[in-house]
Amino acid sequence: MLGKFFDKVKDGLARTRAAMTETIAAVVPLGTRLDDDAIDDIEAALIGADMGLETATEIVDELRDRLRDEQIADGPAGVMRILEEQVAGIVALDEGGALPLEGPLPGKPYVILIVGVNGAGKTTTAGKLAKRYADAGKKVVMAACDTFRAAAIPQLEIWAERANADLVRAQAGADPAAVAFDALAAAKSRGADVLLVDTAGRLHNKVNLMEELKKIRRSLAKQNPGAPHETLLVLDGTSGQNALMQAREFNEVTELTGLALTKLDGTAKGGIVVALRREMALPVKLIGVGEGVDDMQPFDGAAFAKALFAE
Ligand SMILES: Nc1nc2c(ncn2[C@@H]2O[C@H](COP(=O)(O)OP(=O)(O)OP(=O)(O)O)[C@@H](O)[C@H]2O)c(=O)[nH]1
Ligand SMILES: [Mg+2]
Repeated sequence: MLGKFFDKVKDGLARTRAAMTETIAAVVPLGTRLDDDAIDDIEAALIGADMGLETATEIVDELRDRLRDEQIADGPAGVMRILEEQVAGIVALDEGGALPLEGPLPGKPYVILIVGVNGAGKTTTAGKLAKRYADAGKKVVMAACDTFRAAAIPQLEIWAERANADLVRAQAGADPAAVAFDALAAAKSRGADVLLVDTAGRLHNKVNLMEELKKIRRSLAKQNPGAPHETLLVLDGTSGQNALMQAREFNEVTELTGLALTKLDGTAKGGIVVALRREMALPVKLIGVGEGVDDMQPFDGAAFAKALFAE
């Protein structure tokens, strides 16, 4: 289980890990106690990785407490073990939080609505999910509800072809709620297992766009009262503390069930996942660690923490 997830995530988080572990290796002495300067440097490294000031402070406070009476004989490795434990504790998933990718799904079709700001990685996430479900033997339908940008439909079409999924689409400019309605009807009549609904990028403070999102939700729920089963907010992992703000604000205006963090491979700031877990009562369900179809993983907190601090 851990193997494949771990390798992908470890590769994806290489820059974040290198930035932190290089500092730790440089400031933690072997066989003596940690002094305050070293603790401050560790805190700065955690903040540099975008864990957020409060999270970093909480982590180093505990580190200081734990090391007060304990000599860390193995130096940096011992410190990293403690940091890994602390991060694992913060990011641990709530029970039932993971997105089911195989086996029985909680709805037929299981409807996943994908939302977020422009360029966050929504369409890519929808495409990667389509492939994962198809590979697990599920029949997948995709709904092209980004009718705003003309280029959005062909982009989704390419992903649908890769996953051998059916695509339900309309003319550019069509009402996305109507596309969602038609897509769910098609998914039901074709006996699909999963319906992935890709939407246009939107900002939480644009009232008409948030109304449009509500309308999409209503048109899904009208046919299947449980739908959408998931509303995933896709966040660009390189957008730093901005991602935290987006999560808070989207969560206020729509009912999210979880977060998907993308582009963690391109950044030294993967600690944002830790900040998000600490601040939001929402699980991180997926992480994207590359542009390829297999570069998306269900989130596993223990493996994530290990990938951040493993040597
Ligand atoms: N390196 C990397 N790139 C990614 C990842 N996920 C998405 N991208 C890239 O990010 C860019 C934007 O992705 P899209 O999926 O088009 O984003 P979107 O949210 O659908 O964008 P709009 O529909 O324009 O709002 C593309 O170039 C993707 O290849 C990831 O996990 N890692
Ligand atoms: Mg898109």
